[in-house]
Amino acid sequence: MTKEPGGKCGTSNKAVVAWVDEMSKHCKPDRIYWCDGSKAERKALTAEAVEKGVLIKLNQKKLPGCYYHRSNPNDVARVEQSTFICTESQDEAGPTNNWMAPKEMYQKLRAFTEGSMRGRTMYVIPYLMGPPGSPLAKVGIELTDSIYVALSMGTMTRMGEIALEELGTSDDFNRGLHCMLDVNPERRYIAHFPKDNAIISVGSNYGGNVLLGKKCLALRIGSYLGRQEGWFAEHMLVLGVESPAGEKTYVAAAFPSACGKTNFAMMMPPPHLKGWKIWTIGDDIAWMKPGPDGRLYAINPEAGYFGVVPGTNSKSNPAAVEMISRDTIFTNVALTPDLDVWWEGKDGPPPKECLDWKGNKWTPASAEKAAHPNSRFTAPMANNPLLAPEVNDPMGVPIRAIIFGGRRSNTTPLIYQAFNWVHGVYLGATMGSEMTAAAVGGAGQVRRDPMAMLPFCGYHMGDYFRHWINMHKTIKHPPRIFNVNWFRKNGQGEFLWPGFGENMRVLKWIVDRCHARTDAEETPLGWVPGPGSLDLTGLTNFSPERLEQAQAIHEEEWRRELMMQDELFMKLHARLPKELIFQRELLLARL
Ligand code: GTP
Ligand code: SPV
Ligand code: MN
Repeated sequence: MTKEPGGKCGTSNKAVVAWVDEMSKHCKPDRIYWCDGSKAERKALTAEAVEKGVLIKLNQKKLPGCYYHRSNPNDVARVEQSTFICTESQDEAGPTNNWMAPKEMYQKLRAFTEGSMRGRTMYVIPYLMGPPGSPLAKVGIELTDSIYVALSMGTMTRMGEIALEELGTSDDFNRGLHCMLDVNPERRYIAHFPKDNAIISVGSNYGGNVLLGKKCLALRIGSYLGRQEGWFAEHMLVLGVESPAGEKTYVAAAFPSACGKTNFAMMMPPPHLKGWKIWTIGDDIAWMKPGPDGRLYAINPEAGYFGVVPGTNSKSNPAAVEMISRDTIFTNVALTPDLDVWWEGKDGPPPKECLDWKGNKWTPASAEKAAHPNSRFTAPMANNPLLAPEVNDPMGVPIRAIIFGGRRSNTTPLIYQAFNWVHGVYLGATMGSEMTAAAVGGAGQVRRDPMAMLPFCGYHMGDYFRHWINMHKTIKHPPRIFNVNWFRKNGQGEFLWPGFGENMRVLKWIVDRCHARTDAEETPLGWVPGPGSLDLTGLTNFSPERLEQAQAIHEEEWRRELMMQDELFMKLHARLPKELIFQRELLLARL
């Protein structure tokens, strides 16, 4: 075993060195490469990835610093059926998670990973989740035999020396092992051991399955730790809204995978609301903790965005278009003959001919999509023109509003506000959403996705609701809670609400509600904008009747909805807080 020049161990932390040693003896890589996170290292690793054919260098005139990657076609999204929470008892993981006893899972995966890095390099990736010095920040170390993962973690996290510095001599770090094996769905496991603060991921090389800081640590292990330590780890974007007067209001929003978080976090207000400005704190994950002043403070643990590419254009998300024009890795989009990238919904006409995400010849006459619906960009947050300067504040930002929102073609209105905290928890807990391409299988079907955390909660969902209810006592000035649905359709199958930048109009109402300067009307579901209080000035092709349709509450749809909520409640009943059952009964009585 040799250590490469430039990839030497740069830490004297005994726990880190001992663990890496133990794992390397087990996985038996030919080489160990310790990542330091430097620019020179990134350059060298990128060149190596190009040489190995893992990355294709894109047209550097058009896309400086950009590279192209194709994943195995059997490995294009998160796989929920292969994701396990390995707590001591099955009851602790709850009925919404796959479970295996830790001992059994360790044994199974030890057999898979033993000697699995022979002939390969083991990259040691120390990474920091959160701004340095933040009381909420956590350190992880991921060991991987994927150079693509090493490069992606370099963008998505604060990676290298900075993490080891934060760790110091402590042994409190997440231990993550990732082995690609033969990228075979039959031997694909994403296993979490919350008690050991450990993760083992095998048989994949894609996104949330393998970038272990993201869903595995920041959400599944994070939610488990958050409950113990009194904070929240949530699948939420965080943004700052700046009013024309310069007042900044911070908002967090939980939408399920591929339901609009990145777009909302980087929103460009419409011309009529020109004086308003959005600043991005994060686009996918929020860690939130009550501060000494009684407000709820949030940080973004990540340092980059792993965002959905299709549909990204200068109308839907101009800031993202600018952001991904440099220093970006594109995964599973289409590749044009002049080494540019293309996807469905990109600006301009489709190329006459290109290679699709699988590398097959594609023309506009082809039946299949050129880019995979879950194709993604990996881009550093520093390139986001709307990045909030406060993103590196160790204390985080105070949250005034929490928004829940699913993808629903019917039933759920565009916007309504919870009556109070427990009612808000009920709205989040009973969220339903149509499944998307971000996870394998089931796209389009409505399922319950409480707080957009169904695939990401590291313990019993009933206990998770209890944690949400209990936290209220520790937050003197709790955020107001809202529910949105950008995806309601009319009889012709068209979206009723234009969405994207126009969502600023809804957000403005939310912010105004938080500052008690706009009115609302009571409905059985909650508070809705009073007549004229949702600003629709300058919105073309949008009649007041259309808003009425978007806001309509149909009793028969809601009776069906309550039945579907009941299915979830029955599943969780042993640990379901009574408060939520009362909320459901109250709603039933109001309808
Ligand atoms: P993850 O990264 O999987 O967690 O997704 P996300 O929640 O960040 O979703 P994202 O913003 O990437 O949007 C996913 C899809 O929804 C894209 O195809 C968008 O074009 C579409 N979308 C986003 N916002 C809106 C909206 O306001 N209206 C409509 N109709 N579509 C939207
Ligand atoms: C999601 O599915 O919610 C994502 C993409 O953000 S992944 O990182 O693959 O989980
Ligand atoms: Mn996500």
